Amino acid sequence: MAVERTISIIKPDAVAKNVIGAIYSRFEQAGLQIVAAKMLHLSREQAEGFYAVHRERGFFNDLVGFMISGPVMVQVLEGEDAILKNREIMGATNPKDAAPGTIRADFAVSIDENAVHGSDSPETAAQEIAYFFQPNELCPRTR
Ligand code: RTP
Ligand code: MG
Repeated sequence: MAVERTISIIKPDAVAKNVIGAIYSRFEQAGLQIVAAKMLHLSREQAEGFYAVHRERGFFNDLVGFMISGPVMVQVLEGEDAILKNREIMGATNPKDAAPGTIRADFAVSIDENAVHGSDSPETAAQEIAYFFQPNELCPRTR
């Protein structure tokens, strides 16, 4: 295992439910450190750019509309195996399929409004971190 970084986004449904702190606790309990964070209300252009890989999919317009419906909390998580670890604690894309105790099982109600995003590979993690953060905005631990 290697120390990795990944992007996490707490989506507008979870921000509206006031569970940012509860979700941050899940990251901490999993041994993931938050090394950068910002709250943003994405523009349509920002959301379309972030999800460009899905632009041909039938759900693209609904996904973009949802992601700009309210503020999101974007963070960089760092830790051993961070990309897979974050995906595990998020749970399946559809909360109906998400294992008990995962973020989506506990805080999401539908595949369209599923509480969190997490990068799915080292390549997308690097792209997504660069999409939201300048290198000097990352604050790895010094103690
Ligand atoms: P995410 O990118 O948000 O972490 O979620 P994911 O990897 O689990 O799912 P992905 O396949 O990348 O899809 C991105 C988001 O699009 C919505 N979606 N809707 N209606 C549908 O069939 C459908 N499929 C995907 C979900 O909100 C998903 O998180
Ligand atoms: Mg995805």
